[in-house]
Amino acid sequence: MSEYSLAPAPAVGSAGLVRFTVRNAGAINHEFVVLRTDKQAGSLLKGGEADERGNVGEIGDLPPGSAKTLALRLKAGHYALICNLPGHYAAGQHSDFTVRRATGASVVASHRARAACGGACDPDCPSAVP
Ligand SMILES: [Cu+2]
Repeated sequence: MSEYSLAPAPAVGSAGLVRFTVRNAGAINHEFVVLRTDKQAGSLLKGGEADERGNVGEIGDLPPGSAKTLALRLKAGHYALICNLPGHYAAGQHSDFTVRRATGASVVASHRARAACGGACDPDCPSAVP
C-alpha cells in the first residue's frame, strides 16, 4: 500500500490460512482491514468512512516504511481490503480480494491429519461432504 492505494498481489487466495504481508510504502500511517462482504470494495462508503461490517481481521496503524503480516483463516468468498483511517477509504484506498474454495491434493493432505473431524474443523473441509 501507498498513499490512498492498496494493491494485493495476487488478488486471489485459497480458502484456509491466508497470510497478508502488508508494506506501507507511503509517507504517512495507514491501516489494513479485511472485510468479508459481497459488495465491491469500492461500494462500502457510509458517511465519511467504509462500513466495516464483516471485519475478519486487521492491522492497526502501520507506520511509513514498515511491514506487518496478518494471518487469517478465510472461507471462500469475496473480501474487501481497505484502509479506513479518516479520509483514506474515500480517497480510494481499497481493493477487492477473492478467496477460492480450496481443492485438490493440498486440501486432502491438510485435512488427512484430522480426518475424524467430520467437517467440523472448517466449513470447506472435504470430510463434511457425504
Ligand atoms: Cu490509509
